[in-house]
Amino acid sequence: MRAQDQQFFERRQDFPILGRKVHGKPLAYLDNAATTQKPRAVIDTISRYYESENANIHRGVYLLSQEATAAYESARERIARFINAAESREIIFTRGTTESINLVASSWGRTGLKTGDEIIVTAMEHHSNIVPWQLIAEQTGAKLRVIPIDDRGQLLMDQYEKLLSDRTRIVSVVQLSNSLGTINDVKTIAAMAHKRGAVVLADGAQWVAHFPSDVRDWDVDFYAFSSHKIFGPTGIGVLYGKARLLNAMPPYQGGGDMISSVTFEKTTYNDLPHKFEAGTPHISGAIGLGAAIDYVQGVGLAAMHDHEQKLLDYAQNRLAEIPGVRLVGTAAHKASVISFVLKDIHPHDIGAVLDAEGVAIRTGHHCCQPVMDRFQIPATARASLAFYNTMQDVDALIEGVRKTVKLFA
Ligand code: 7TS
Repeated sequence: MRAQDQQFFERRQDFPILGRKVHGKPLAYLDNAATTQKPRAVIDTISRYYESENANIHRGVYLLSQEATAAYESARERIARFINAAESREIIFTRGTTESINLVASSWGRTGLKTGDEIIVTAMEHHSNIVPWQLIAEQTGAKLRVIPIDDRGQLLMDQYEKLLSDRTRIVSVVQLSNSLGTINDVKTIAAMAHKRGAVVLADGAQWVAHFPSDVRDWDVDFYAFSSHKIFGPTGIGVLYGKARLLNAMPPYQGGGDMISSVTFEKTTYNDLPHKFEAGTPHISGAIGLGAAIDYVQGVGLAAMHDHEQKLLDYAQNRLAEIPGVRLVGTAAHKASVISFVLKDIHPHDIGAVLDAEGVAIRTGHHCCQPVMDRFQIPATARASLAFYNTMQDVDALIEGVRKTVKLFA
């Protein structure tokens, strides 16, 4: 085993769940695009918080509340540095990518869109980057426009150029597709949108656990991601927004913490980031996400990605050797996601056979029905990688697919 593979193999010990068996077989967890497993460091940080610091934040004069507030705000600062935001007040805690996008669509959209305006998304979006725009389009009279993709699952950039106009108000794009693995060049997409005066949202749900994030280098206006896809807890996520834009936006939800003063005649709102964090937030979640980011930085994203890319090549090559397997999503730039179909065998049947072998993959439309329509398939089987996966995990996948072929022959 190469030194780097050995290093990642040892890192598996950090994830207690990876040691368990399912159906008597070692677990090969290959559903990381759906959610990642949690390292001991994250689990312990959350337990420690509840065991020794738990209190509501921002309101207490007593020590516990001050400690909880400091831990929550420290997580915000580390997240700001992790994605290279200019200021920590540009980091809004949400429930996840879905809520982050809904926040922008609802709050920015309410004042930023009117009849005839256009919203551009891509044909490979997750439903969470389609439906919020449809909802706000319905309310404002704006129109949704879609950048098409080619047969390999790559954006047609010349079509994007044609869609852009002085009616374009926002371009909202996925950075790494959860159904195809395609990597989109958000820096170029943002530069093109900005030339037309449009703002840009990048959906980094799948990106953050695989590549470094730099919102200022990309010059995106909004950036959304979920903690649970980067080894942190569920129920918490991030919206980054440029302070200038967030300041100009109306609140998303009303309630405690988001106000400066309340009377029945007039309420004034709190400063960023609190203006967008109504109510008691997911305190332990934010602190757990902070621990997850520390963990990722300790391992190193560059080395993680290097290892995953080798697994991706290995998995794709070995799958391609199996007669009847067709990869869906073969972009020149892709990462971490392997979607495939197998003759006329339903992906759910592939998933069930694999499950019995201890291999966890996802089957279905992956909340990307328009992608399935584009490829004229109802569903795919999808294996998705994290840095803790091994060649053995991939071998178990391949064996399981071969077994499926035999069973359904
Ligand atoms: N955007 C992308 C690209 C995603 O992959 C997902 C979740 C979301 C947004 C929504 O994230 P959430 O944390 O708010 O749910 N993707 C998947 C998946 O591929 N399988 O399960 C969830």
